[in-house]
Amino acid sequence: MTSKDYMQREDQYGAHNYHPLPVVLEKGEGIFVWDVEGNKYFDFLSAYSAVNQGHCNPKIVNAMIDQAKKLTLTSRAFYNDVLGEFEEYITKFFGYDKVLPMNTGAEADETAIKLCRKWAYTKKGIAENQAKIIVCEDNFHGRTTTIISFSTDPVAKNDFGPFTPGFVTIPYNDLDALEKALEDPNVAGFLVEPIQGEAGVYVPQEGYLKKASEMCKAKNVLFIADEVQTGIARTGKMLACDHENVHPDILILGKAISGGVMPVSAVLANDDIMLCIKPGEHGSTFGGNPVAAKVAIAALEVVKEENLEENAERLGKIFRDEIKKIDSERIELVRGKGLLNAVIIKPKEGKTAWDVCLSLRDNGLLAKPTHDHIIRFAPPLVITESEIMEAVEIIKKTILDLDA
Ligand code: IF1
Repeated sequence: MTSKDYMQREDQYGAHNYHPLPVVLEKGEGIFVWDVEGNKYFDFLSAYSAVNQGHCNPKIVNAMIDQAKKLTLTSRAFYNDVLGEFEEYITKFFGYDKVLPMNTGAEADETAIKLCRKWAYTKKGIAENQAKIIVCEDNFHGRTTTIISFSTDPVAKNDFGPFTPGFVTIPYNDLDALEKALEDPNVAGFLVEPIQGEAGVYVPQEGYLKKASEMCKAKNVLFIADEVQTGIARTGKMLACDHENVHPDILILGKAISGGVMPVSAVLANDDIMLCIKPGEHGSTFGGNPVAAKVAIAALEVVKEENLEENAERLGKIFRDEIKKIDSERIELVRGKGLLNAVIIKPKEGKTAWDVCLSLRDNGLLAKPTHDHIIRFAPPLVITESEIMEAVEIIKKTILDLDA
C-alpha cells in the first residue's frame, strides 16, 4: 500500500473530524518519524507536546510492557499494588497532598471544574448552582460539551449546544479584566493556560501568572492551571508556572505525563480542596490504571534523568534566535518559551502557512499550522543542539525557496 492508499482508506472508513497534513507515518524513534515510503522526518509537533521524551522512549515503553504482562486494569472497585506508588511519586514530584488520576486532558479539565465547583459549595459557601469559573478568550481545554461551552472558537463550539452555564470569559493576559471579574462573589475559580497553545503559543506578559494567582488568593478564588500542553518541561521548566514561582491551587496535567505511549492525565490539589470530592462522586474506569501508573512514573523519571527542562530552555533560545535571522518578510514574528514556539507566517503570493508546512514535509520536517497563519514548532525535548541546527536549516531553506 502507498500513502495514498492509507489516506483513502481513512477517508472512507474514518470520521472526517480532522484535516491531517498528507503524510502517513509508521515508525517513530526519538525526534524522528518515518512514513510508509521510508522517508524520515524531524517531528516538530511531538503529537501536540505529548512525546516530550521522544517517540517510543525505551524506558517508558518497557515500563508499559512489563506492567501490561502482570496486571493492566483492576478498576477502582479494588486496590492494586501500583496506584499508590504512582500517587505518592507524583504528589511529591509536584508538591501537592493528593492526585486524582484520569486519562485524557479534557477529562482532567472536567475533573478540575467539578472539583472547583464542589469546593465552592461545600467550602466557600457559594449558593447551589451559582458558582462561576473565569476563563480566557481563545482558550483551549479540550473538546467535551462543557469545555466547548466556554470556548470562544466558533469552529469548536457551533451547533454543539445547548451549553453548560457558569463560565465568565475575559481577555487573556489582562489583569484589569481579571480584577473586575473577581468582584463577583460567586466566582469560585480562574481556569487558565500559562501559555495559550492552540491560540498560537500566546505567551502572557512577565508577571501575569504571579499577579493573577495573588489576585485570586485575595478573593478566595482557586487558581487553576491547565498545564496539559505547557507542562512536563516543554517551556524550559517542569511547569510553565514555575517560571513565576506560581503554585496553582489545582494543577492539570496530561499528554507528556505518559510520554505519549497511552492516555494519562492527572489533577493535583491539597487536601482542603481534593477531599471535597467524596467516595462515589467522581471516577473513571481506566483512571489511574496500573499500566498508566507505571508509565507515568517512568515518563517523569526520564524528564529528570535527561535534564529535559534545561535542554528545552537552552535549545528553545537557540531556535528562536536562529529563526529570527532568516531574512524573509514571510516570517512576521517568532514567539515562545522553551521548546514551545510558533512562527507567524505572512501569506504571500497566495502561499499560506499550510503551503509552508507542505514544503517543510517535502524537506523532511513535520509541523502543522494553527489558526491559518501560525506554525507551531515543538520538537521532542530530547533533541540535541546539532539536530536543532539541522532543523533550522530545513526551515530556512524552505522559507527562502518559497521566496525565490
Ligand atoms: C485536538 C489543540 C493543542 C490542551 C490543553 C487540554 C487539552 C489540550 C491546554 C485536552 C489538548 C490537543 C487536542 C488535539 C490537538 C491539541 C491541541 F490544537 F487542539 F488545541 F495541543 F493545542 N488542555 N490539545 O492543549 O487534552 O483531551 O486532547 O487529551 O483536539 O485536535 P486531550
